[in-house]
Amino acid sequence: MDHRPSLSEPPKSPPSPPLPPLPTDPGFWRSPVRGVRFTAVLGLVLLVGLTLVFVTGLLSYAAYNPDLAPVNDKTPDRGWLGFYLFDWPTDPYWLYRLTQGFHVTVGIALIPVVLAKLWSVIPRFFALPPVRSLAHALERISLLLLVGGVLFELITGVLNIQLEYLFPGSFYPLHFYGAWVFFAGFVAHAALKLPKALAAIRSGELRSARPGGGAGAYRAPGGPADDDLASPRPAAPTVSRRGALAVVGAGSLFMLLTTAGRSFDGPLRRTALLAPHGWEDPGSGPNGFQINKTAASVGVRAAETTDAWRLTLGGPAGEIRLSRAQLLAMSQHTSELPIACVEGWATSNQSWRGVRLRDLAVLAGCPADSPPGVFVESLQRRGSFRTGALRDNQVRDGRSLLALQVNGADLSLDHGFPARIIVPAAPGVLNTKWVTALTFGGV
Ligand SMILES: Nc1nc2c(c(=O)[nH]1)N[C@H]1C(S)=C(S)[C@@H](COP(=O)(O)O)O[C@H]1N2
Ligand SMILES: [Mo]
Repeated sequence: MDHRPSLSEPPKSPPSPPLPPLPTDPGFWRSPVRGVRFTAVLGLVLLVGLTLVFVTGLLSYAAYNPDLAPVNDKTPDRGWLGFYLFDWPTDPYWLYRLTQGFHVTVGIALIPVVLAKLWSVIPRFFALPPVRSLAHALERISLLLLVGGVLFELITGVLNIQLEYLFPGSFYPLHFYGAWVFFAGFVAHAALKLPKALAAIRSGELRSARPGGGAGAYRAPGGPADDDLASPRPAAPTVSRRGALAVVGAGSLFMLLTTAGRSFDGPLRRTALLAPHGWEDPGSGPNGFQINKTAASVGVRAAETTDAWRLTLGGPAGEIRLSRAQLLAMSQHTSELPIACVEGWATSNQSWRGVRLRDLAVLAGCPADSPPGVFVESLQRRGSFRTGALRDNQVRDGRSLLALQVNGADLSLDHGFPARIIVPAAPGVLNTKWVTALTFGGV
């Protein structure tokens, strides 16, 4: 019903103009979809989903070894956020492809759920008085960490994969510390709300705001009054609560289906409609698979990779310089390995061929049974990939190569000619291209 005074028939008595409701007034929020159960269903999905995204994210830090000293160093006296860091294994070889594909794909697919969950509790953000008690104050602080944290993580994560490292270098600490801030709020929130959410879910069907339903349609344990998220004066429903959940689910599924293809190549990658940069055709043939950064884009010129190129080996035996022909004359080995980028995309297995890192370690004077880690340098001068480091367990693995060829042909310039690193289960970022120097024990 419309109670506004009509212009054609001015009211007889002096009107007391109805004040428009403010967001702090529960009656301001009129969607009949809001209700405890709607929020509870989304909350439980996020409880499981975001926990898995958090855990796979932490794994990525162990794999990437970002050296966040002094707070989170990998050294024995590393800081307290690094309590869980461990030597990332090289088995199974697809480990990082799985964990990081999951992290990025599920993180993106949960965006509609996070937005719906925030929408479902908007009235709470405006509730007055802002603080009712000490417990309530603590709860609101945890909400600040939670909401601020989850939005920060989603935004930095998406920007990082869409805009080619918008925060070069600083993305890693930002996203890492942001994750812990988020998780602190998440744990507090789950501990406070889980009992209520479970009770709401158990209390019967997800009764909707079906036509004629309204706020009372949800039968909370103590009656409709218990549903403090339901609007006290709901508007006529246009969609049921189930329908609204289905819309959120469809949004999630859409994100999932348009993202998951990134973890594959061939026709499946073409389904990754939301895939970002660099999806220009890598061409066909042996080198026709996904390229992260082309040689041209980082200023690597073909001339510096040919005749004058030498690999400088460092180690106990002193400095040794090797030409590509000398490397090809060493024992060659083949490894079937994918490249799995921190951005969540991956290639299928490629057949890499080259010299074992541990053979190079021995040549550099290191013990064959316990080679140390290696410091890797690239001739690339532009960008942040000049150097990288591999751990001793990665050098020891016989599948870890200084690759010279791929799929039966020489590496293309874009895939790292004349020589690149390839290591099982390692994040793509450790597979340095255009290698010029390997210093064993240098890490
Ligand atoms: N020198 C150098 N090495 C590099 C990179 C780079 O930009 N420069 N990108 C790294 C990243 S992030 C990934 S995912 C892989 C991608 O390898 P590809 O371009 O051959 O697919 O190379 C890694 N090695
Ligand atoms: Mo990458």
